[in-house]
Amino acid sequence: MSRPSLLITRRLPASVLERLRASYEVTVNPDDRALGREALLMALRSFDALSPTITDKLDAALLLNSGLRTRIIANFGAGFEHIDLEAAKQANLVVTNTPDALTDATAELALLLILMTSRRAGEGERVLRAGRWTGWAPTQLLGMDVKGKTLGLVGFGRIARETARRARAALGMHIAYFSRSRASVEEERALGAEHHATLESLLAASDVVSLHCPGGAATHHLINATTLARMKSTAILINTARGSVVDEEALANALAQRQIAAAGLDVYEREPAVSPALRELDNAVLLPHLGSATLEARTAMGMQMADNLDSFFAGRTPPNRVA
Ligand code: 8YV
Repeated sequence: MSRPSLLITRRLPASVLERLRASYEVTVNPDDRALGREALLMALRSFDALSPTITDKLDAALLLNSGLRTRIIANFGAGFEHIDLEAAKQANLVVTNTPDALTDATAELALLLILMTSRRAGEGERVLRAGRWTGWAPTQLLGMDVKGKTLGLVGFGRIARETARRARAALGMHIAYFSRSRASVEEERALGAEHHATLESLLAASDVVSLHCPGGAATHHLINATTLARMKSTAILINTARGSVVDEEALANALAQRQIAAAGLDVYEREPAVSPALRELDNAVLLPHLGSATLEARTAMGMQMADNLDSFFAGRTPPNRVA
């Protein structure tokens, strides 16, 4: 029996490619740049399986074309709002993701942003590198202790809970959350997590607000001028989820006017573009979508993706099927 053909749209860790090459006719996009629409359509018409990432927009206009050969889209990544699931279902395409593999790495990054913002680390480094550091002073670059402060999580999935666990154990923070579905009493007790019935109530009570909800229409601009106005003037906003959750212009305004104290961002509305207003602000820590960027996480994501492909081509339901 001939091996299924697989197109991988971006370069992946060597051990992942090695495993996939043992079972599939693998083609890797040689440029390691986002594929254009034409190339994606060609891929859907020529390969049995496609492994895209967040940089590949697979919308209805692409997925509802005739003559598609692809039967499974095995996404490399947890978030899948770049794939139109309804259109995929209509086109009889199976879609999978990699939800477990990046939990630790992304939770670590959320903690990094909490500490970088609360201790003004980016600002301090810029002062030093620019040769503007004049020596130690008692009131220089004063930040905020996070011990005893409240971390408010928006969303309460895997990454939120792991962030909560670490923030509580390592940083001594109190945990609060708002989410569409409430966790069980046992789960809340295990994390000491206080549930808030509304986003507004969580925002008003939190010293650090960390976003962990999926992207997509339901969460678009959840954080906007109105909701930002509910936050404390000393509060910090962290986003390791999706850029679309935050109205970037409203956030830049709130930061410039010190309506909130700081923001730590890893994701943006129009990646790789970042609002010029944000880039000017010293109270914004800006990272280039590094959430899952560890060798361990990217390897585990690739292996989870390979497990999904293997199940599918063995005639089973892939473990991480989302459509
Ligand atoms: C991934 C992410 O690296 O998996 C996700 O949802 O946000 C990232 O950390 C990226 O999406 C790859 O597709």
